[in-house]
Amino acid sequence: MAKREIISIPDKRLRMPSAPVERIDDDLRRLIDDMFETMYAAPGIGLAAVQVGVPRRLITLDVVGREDEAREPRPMVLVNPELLWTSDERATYEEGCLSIPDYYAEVERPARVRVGYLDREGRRQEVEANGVLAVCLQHEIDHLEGRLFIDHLSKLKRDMVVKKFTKAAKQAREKAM
Ligand code: K1U
Ligand code: ZN
Repeated sequence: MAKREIISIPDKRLRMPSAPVERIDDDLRRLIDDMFETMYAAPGIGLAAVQVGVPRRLITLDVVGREDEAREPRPMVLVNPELLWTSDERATYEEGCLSIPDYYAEVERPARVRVGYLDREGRRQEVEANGVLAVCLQHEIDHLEGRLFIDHLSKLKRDMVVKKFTKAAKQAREKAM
């Protein structure tokens, strides 16, 4: 297993839709293992393959995470996930993103979802979720479409965040020269 670099805004790769996974083989399972190592180390509760620069429809999740030692970890892998149903009821949750470090904001989304996907062995599965799992599933599926949680905020807030990260990336490039 290896920890991979997480790309952050304004990297344009985060804005491209990811392509379906065509084959679940040992190469893909190695990528999945690397994504778990990267996600737990961050630490994060979810990760989309595009965040480690691989534009494939693949996500890892563990909303229990490594931080809460009192609870058993619950790692989930979703290959080619699809939102099958969303509730009319909505809920607000304070979201963060490993590709937008140290920025958190309240986002309103459907409170409950049903998602279809393939597991690590290629078997078709469905999960119905509420609470933080529903939030995280929607956040990660957004990544696969090139959407970020800041797209759910006002244009003013989004522009401020993008400007701040664009300036920081420019300064880092200049320092490296
Ligand atoms: O996709 C990502 O960028 C990961 C992101 C997922 C997420 C967080 C919150 C709401 C929706 C989706 C993160 O994991 S950010 C880090 C985080 O929230 C966290 C880290 C450690 C313990 C608990 C939470
Ligand atoms: Zn994210």
